[in-house]
Amino acid sequence: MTHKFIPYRQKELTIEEQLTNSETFYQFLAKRRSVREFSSQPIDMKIIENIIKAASTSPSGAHKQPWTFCVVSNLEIKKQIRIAAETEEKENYESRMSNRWKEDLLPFATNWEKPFLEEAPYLIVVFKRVYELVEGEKQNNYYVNESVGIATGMLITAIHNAGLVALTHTPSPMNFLTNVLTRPENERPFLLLPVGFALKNTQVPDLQRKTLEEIIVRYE
Ligand code: IYR
Repeated sequence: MTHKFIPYRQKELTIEEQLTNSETFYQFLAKRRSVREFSSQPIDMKIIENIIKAASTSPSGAHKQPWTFCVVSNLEIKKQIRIAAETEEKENYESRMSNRWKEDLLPFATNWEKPFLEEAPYLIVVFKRVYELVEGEKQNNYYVNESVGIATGMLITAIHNAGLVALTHTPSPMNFLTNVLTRPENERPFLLLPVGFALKNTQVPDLQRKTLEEIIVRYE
């Protein structure tokens, strides 16, 4: 069986345009920060939909698109998520996390309390679809973590591009999200992102990113 191919054309850029675009995009992304304090300012649902459409352009193993994005604005559900996450996190901070881990987190001033889970106007909960059920038959997806990881990176970029902020939050363990959001057995929680506007005058840790020379290895 032959499968259809269609022409692909990408707008050609001059080298000058490539240089400027790549530099400008880097400068833009370098301004993104994870934020933990959100204002209650509402966001148009259409913006959230566009952000999720942007994430869904991600490449994926055999183009299976193994992701589901749950968008929570319902106050009662946000509250349930906060209570369940805080129960796990309290246990983490009080007994499950090593001292070394807690020391590593000191610059972020985190603790078990997660008010942002109720304060952010939207929670986007990314689920990975480990398999599909096709006519009652289990069909595995491929490179699920890689695919959903790339899509989530694109989601975070789209959030920043829309002038919003997010926190990449991984309450641990996070299987409670399956129950609270009544997700089917083939979906597993991957990442939880509160999304909104940053609270006015919020502060972020004074972090430095690795330099290019620390992260690049050249083979010329
Ligand atoms: N999940 C905990 C702890 C935590 C772990 C890492 I690694 C972070 O970068 C930040 C927090 C929490 O959410 O507080």
